[in-house]
Amino acid sequence: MSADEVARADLGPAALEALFGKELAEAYASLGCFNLAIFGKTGAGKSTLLNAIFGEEVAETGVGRPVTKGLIYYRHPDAFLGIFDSEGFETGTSGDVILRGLQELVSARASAPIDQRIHAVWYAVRWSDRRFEQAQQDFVRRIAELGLPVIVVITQVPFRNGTPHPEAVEFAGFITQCSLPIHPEGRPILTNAVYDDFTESPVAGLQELLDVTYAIVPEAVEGALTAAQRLDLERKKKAVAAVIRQAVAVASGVGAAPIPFADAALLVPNQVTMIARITAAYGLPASTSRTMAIAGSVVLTGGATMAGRYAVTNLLKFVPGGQIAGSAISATVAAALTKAVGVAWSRVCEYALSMDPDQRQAFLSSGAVSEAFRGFMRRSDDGVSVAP
Ligand SMILES: Nc1nc2c(ncn2[C@@H]2O[C@H](COP(=O)(O)OP(=O)(O)OP(=O)(O)O)[C@@H](O)[C@H]2O)c(=O)[nH]1
Ligand SMILES: [Mg+2]
Repeated sequence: MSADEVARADLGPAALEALFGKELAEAYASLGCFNLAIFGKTGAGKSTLLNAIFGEEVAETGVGRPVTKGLIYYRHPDAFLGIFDSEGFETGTSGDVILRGLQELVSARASAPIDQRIHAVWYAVRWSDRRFEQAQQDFVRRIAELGLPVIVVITQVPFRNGTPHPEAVEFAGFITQCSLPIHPEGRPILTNAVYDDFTESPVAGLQELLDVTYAIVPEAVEGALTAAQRLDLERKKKAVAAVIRQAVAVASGVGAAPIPFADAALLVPNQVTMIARITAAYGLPASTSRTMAIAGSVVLTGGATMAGRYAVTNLLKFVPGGQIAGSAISATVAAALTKAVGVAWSRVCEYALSMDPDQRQAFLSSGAVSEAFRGFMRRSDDGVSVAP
């Protein structure tokens, strides 16, 4: 059923649920997929690094399948993140085998759609190894020769007062002197991915690693990276703000010819699309898509339409010439309403993101999600201005 048909038909929960499910799937599909390959000796901290930046869903729920010897491909259940992990990797002979496999993979996919290619490589070296052997250097060079952008990450570095351990800095200097074709500017990035109880070393360097990764990936997969990463909420918020701005512009168009108050439903299909895109942009697990779909329809029938009316009556007092708006929804009100729905749904998403996976699952599959939405919607009275 098309958005138009939904608007014309009654906004029954089943139709809305179907529409939301379809829009959500489309929103995820249009994010594409960010593919990262990670190498480093066993115990270097690859899995720990991935968990710190992408959350634990990939490792826990992603189905891994071996692609070449020693290289396992994990796909996030929601398909916007793919990881090539080299579990138990050693350089030398097995390194050669991996490189051959990788070479085949890269050339086979050279003309494949962009979201099937590898977009970035992290090469992890544990600082306490204090060694970066010739074989490791060769491996990094050969990956770069395949046309893949490489970042060398020094892992498990103790930090104090924002400063890395001096010997780790020295080690980083050594790697820099190897003049490797790595980002940024030939130097490695120092990180600590988990807080260390004993040394009290804080988590550090992850934001820099993420920023440099953004700098090397194709623009087409930035949205997928933004959805996938769990470190930088600001980037997610920016992406979501763009989604809301676009929906607000569409809503202004819908309301350009004032629509009768009773036809507020005309605005709903656009809001369904917006809500689906917001959900995807945050990278909220749609693997709970069944429950998300229900949540979405609950929100939209019980929430947006109702809360929408509530918002309209409350917004009228801010609208110049409120007497016109009293009988019809103007472009201004349509825009403000849509923005209020978008902002409230964003807060629901952020609230869900702040939970651990089990809590989140429970939240998204319960009525709590629409309650939260209504709560944020009510509070948006003073927070959301009428101007789009
Ligand atoms: N303090 C601290 N410990 C870390 C860090 N990264 C990894 N570790 C610890 O080092 C050990 C190995 O980390 P993993 O992430 O499993 O290493 P891996 O590279 O995935 O190893 P394989 O899967 O065997 O190839 C674990 O006990 C981690 O808790 C870090 O940044 N800081
Ligand atoms: Mg591992």
